[in-house]
Amino acid sequence: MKGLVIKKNADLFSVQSESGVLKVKSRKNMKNDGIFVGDNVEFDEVIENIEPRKNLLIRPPLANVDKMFITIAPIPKPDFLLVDKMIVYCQMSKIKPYLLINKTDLASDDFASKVKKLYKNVLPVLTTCAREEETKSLEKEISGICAFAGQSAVGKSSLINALKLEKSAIVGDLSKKIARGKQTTRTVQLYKTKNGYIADTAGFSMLSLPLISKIKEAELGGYYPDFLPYKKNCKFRSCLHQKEKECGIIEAVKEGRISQERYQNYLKILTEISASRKY
Ligand SMILES: Nc1nc2c(ncn2[C@@H]2O[C@H](COP(=O)(O)OP(=O)(O)O)[C@@H](O)[C@H]2O)c(=O)[nH]1
Ligand SMILES: [Mg+2]
Ligand SMILES: [Zn+2]
Repeated sequence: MKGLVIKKNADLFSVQSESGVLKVKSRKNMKNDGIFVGDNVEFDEVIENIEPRKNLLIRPPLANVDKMFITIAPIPKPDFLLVDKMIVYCQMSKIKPYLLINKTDLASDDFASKVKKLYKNVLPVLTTCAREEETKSLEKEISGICAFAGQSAVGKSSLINALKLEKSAIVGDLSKKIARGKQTTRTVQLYKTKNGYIADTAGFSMLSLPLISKIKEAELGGYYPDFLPYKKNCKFRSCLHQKEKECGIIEAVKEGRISQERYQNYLKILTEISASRKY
């Protein structure tokens, strides 16, 4: 049989399969610490095989993440450099990033429209209010394995709770078994929703994403969808859009077609990559 590991408790794995959630152990000579929540496995009495992963985040461990909701709020003040780094890292890891503006009850119209304008050519921007359990725009996007990332106190845990509450009616057996159980360990667990799974974790920080040293300077611009239309105007194919002559990106920034803030943060990340190469 095939299934998805949704929970791990010592040497016991909860596997979601066509016939429901089954608790299984791994084959004797297979290391338990090599099987992660999010893994697609083949099992019989025991787990026999792990299918190749598309990615693996490490803190907390979670495999095969499809979508990441990078969450911000008017309070605490967003760190857009962090947001931009997360967008780059998600793309490197084959994760589809979303920008989620939470706490719309506290956000002025200005705030949401500034953010939407800044990111309109970059990634989908959604709005939620965990306080009022207003999560419809988010729910629509949930498919595959989804997780939250972002600064502390933006409302990630509140959103996960809001989603879980709304879903508990339709997940049937699964939710009854795991919904109110005490979580003593800090391992991640997947909750089934209508069209996918949400990872119940404190949320991912930069620590769990690939190290900056894994990107080459010349690749960075390729992770900027808002730069893409202007790249063909760069004279040099290896243009880093730093201070080169006849650079399509620099021109587009001057003309206001690419956001100054996005570009300045691009330069900061580029500098960090160069600095990390010197050691
Ligand atoms: N006003 C308001 N407060 C919220 C909202 N979502 C979360 N909070 C509050 O923000 C604080 C941090 O939320 P939490 O979910 O713990 O954030 P996390 O650190 O990202 O997991 C808590 O006091 C929440 O009650 C919201 O939509 N509106
Ligand atoms: Mg939290
Ligand atoms: Zn250029």
